[in-house]
Amino acid sequence: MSDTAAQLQPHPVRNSVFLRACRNESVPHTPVWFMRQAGRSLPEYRRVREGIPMLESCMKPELVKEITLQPVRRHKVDAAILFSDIVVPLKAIGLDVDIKPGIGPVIANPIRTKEDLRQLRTLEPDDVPYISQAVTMLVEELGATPLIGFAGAPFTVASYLIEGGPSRTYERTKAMMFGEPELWSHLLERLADITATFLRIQIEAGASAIQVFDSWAGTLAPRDYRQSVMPASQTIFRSVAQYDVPRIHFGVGSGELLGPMGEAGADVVGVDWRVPLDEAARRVPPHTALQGNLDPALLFAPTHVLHQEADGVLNAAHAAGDRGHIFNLGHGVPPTVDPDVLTRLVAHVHETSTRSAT
Ligand code: 1CP
Repeated sequence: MSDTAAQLQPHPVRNSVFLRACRNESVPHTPVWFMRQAGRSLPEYRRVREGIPMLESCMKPELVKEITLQPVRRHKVDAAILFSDIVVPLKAIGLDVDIKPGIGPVIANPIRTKEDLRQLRTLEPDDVPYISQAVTMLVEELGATPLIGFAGAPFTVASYLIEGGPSRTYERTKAMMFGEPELWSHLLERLADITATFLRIQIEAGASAIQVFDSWAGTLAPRDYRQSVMPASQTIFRSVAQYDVPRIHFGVGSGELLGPMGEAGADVVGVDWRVPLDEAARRVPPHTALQGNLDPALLFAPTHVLHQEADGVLNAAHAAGDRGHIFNLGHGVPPTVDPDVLTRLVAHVHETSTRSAT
């Protein structure tokens, strides 16, 4: 085959069902992947992670490759997501951060003053060689299955940095946002820069979509999100726009923010289980694809109920009109779920959406 003919062949990843749906193109069936699809629900994950602390495992490319591939092999999902964490870039620039089992990220010296900001230098590709290595190996191994790269959005990462760990109320975070707007915007600008670099590294190594997790932005009123958070998130989406890879933007409890989260520059908006997808479609900008949004708690319900509710998600996506839909949960896979339930759910969504497409 000549070089030109090779170029004319449809690129298998570019033409994958997942990427087609992200671009609002027609698909033979609805693509499926699950947030937190790699992790403790899988016995093979628990086996390979044994004795290796979470952040250390994110820095071992061979292990990252294996863990990322596990749910693809087992569940036949339509996309892989890089095994990493939103605090990996912070660790890489020298912050004293740890992921404590059963708790989550814990920051030894929280960022609360102008002086504390000095801890946040810029991220360089050399700080995370294991990320490009893992992505390169994965892209090779995954063949036609796309790899999603990801990062935490400035608000969500800032909440860990300011609170020092997970929070339910975000009191110190909001106190800084409302009370010290200048310090707040400097913090968010630095985080936007780090996040954008982290995403670019993944894209340049071969990730074919990215997801920005603003998991905890749902705690904000739309006015405050627009004024104090959206500009930094916008910077990130703008800084990866030239790559032509779909950009997914997700938050929990973000029903009131779906409009601005789409406007921030997303091609796909991830929706949690609280807003039906046809309603979400009315809230996001035109041409934005939707991802979601089965309640993860349904994974513990009887199969016929789970599958009926999954059909409800597919119907709502159909009612959302002429836009792409990627089936996902409304948030991450709970660690205690029976993985066979997920495997059967993927098959069910594939089968049902194939039938309803004909
Ligand atoms: O030892 C373990 O298994 C620790 C559990 C764990 C895992 C498997 C943590 C700690 N992080 C991860 C991996 C991870 N983190 C992925 C893997 C890729 C996949 O989806 O398969 C992803 C996408 C993340 C991103 C992440 N980390 C987010 C955004 C997604 C979300 O769930 O909203 C957030 C908020 C974090 C912080 C974090 N890291 C770990 C935990 C338990 C938490 C949440 C803590 C809290 O409740 O605040």
